[in-house]
Amino acid sequence: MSKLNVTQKLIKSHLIEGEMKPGEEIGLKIDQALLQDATGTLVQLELEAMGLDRAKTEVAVQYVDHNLLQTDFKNADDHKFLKSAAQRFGLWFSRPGNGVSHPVHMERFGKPGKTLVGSDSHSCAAGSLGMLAIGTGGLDVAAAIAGQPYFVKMPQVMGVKLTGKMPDWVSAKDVVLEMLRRHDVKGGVGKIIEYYGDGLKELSAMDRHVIANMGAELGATTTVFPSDEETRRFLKSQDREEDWTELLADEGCEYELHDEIVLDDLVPLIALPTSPGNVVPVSEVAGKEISQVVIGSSANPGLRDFWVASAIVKDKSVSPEVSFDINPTSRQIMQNMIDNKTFGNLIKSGARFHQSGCMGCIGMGQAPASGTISLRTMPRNFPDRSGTKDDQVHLCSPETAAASALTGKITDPRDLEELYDMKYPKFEYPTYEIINTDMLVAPIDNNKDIELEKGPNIKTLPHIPKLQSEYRVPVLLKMGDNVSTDEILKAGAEVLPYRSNLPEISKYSYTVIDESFYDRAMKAKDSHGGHVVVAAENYAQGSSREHAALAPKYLGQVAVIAKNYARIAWQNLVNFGILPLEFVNESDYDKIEQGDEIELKDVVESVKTGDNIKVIIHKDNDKKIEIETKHTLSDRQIQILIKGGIINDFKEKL
Ligand code: MIC
Repeated sequence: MSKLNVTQKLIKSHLIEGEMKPGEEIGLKIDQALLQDATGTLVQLELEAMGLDRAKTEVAVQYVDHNLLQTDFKNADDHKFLKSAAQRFGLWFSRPGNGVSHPVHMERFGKPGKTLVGSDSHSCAAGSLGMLAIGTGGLDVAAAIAGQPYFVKMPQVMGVKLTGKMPDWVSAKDVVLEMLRRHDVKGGVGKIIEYYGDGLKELSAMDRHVIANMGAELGATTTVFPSDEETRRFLKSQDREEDWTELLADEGCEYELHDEIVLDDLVPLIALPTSPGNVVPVSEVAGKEISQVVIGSSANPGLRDFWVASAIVKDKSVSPEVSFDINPTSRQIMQNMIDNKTFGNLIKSGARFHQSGCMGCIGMGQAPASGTISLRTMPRNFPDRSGTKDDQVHLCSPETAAASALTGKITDPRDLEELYDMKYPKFEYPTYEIINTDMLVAPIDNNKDIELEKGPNIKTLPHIPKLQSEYRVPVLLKMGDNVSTDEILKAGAEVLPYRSNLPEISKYSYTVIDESFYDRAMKAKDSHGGHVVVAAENYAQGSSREHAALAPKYLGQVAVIAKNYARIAWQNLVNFGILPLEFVNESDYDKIEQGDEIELKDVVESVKTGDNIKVIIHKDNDKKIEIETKHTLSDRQIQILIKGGIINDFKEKL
């Protein structure tokens, strides 16, 4: 392999263990770590449990962007805890209100050629700068901060060639929605998506961020862009040109998989409820009445995105039926928006400004009215994520969002030419942006003297028992394809404050699917010592939240039996000592019902030897069916699983 693509160059320069053969586990040296607050409280508790002295990565940053509403003491206590923990372990701290982690990281810390792991599935957004940036569970991030390699199965690299010119009224969001239209939410599993070709010229660095960010929705391990002259322009505009290095694919390099997007052929696209993969042209659903438009989030964070919306609504008023919500990405972007009049134009049109952060993207406020359509530039629209039961969240570009805010109906932005006699507004990137670093707190030197400030809602992690050899436990839930982490452990303003309180948050496990789950799990824990759940394809897609493994574990989850898993979820299950079993014959999925009992024998032995694991299904009528399951764990993961998870493994090594 003499001619390398960008992904291979990044991996080769950081490879510590394994070989670059698709499907084999590799260990990578990690340069940077990103933590957000909703997952970061656990990461910090894990660093405490591991007994870490000081972060060993080149840069590690604790952001506070998710749990911003302070309806009582809990989130505010978490903010104080996170600040103390960032200082204790030698991390940067981005204060509440400073901004959304991914774009702020790109502006202030991202560097071409570096690796990053982040405790948020959208950490892949940093791939926009020519980095290898992977979203993962908190324990993997904690281990990387402690200087351990990051382990992942070597993905296949899918080269996506971009050609042609982007039509008016179409932007980066439509490019990634086109990818989702083609490949759906599991089309990227086990793959890294690398964009190349002449069409890259059409995309600014922040446009690339939009596409890299939503690679998470494709299920991809990450997305990679080269670092070219546009990357240099961006870093220069952030006063960081010295951090730029060129990183291009070698001429004649190869990709294992191929796709091509002719930009000229793109049209404005929209993802319908309740999956980011449910994509159609906007024109197909145009005319439906809407009640809310939200612009912002890590999926459309750039100054351009707000500017284009402001240029569309300038000197007009949005429909009186629409709540036009603006979530500015960061204080820095807000200042630039004030400077270039974006802020004033939006306000004048009727916009409601919210604080800088994720806000409604994670259901932290901004729930839409019942039975109405909400249009958002955000990355996800899984069921109930917005906070409203049976919500109808649609995902689209800022152009489509702003056009629809004006008319009060889903509107193809190209129709504005006729409706308002409007020309497509084109953004001129400024040479320098206003830089604002006032709310970024640098790591301190005497970090060992700092005490962790734990409020009453912050609970230390429980001990996780070792894997047993035999189980006989009930099947508490049988689920279908593509169950999201939002359904396993919901997001939203009510639940998120318990991210640092496992006993409390575990009460919400699977409630979106079945309200009675917690009570049934507690009973099963008493009577059988635990339970299993069954799922079909792509179990636990979406977020990196390890609570979607840890909370069910706390309720006694022994194993999940599924056809296959989303990458991060699969790693998280192992990290917390839950067996991720796969059907040897996928048709056996039909043989198990909710309410059956499952008997597992010689588990530890079979896990070690890699033999199939026999599952005896006990039916109500005393009938027994035997099926075979398997696992695809590496030797390293087997050791972790047997010990009951990564914390036990780490403690033992210490
Ligand atoms: C999300 O978009 O689902 C989140 C909120 O950013 C999550 C992290 C979390 O659940 O805290 C993610 O993407 O990993």
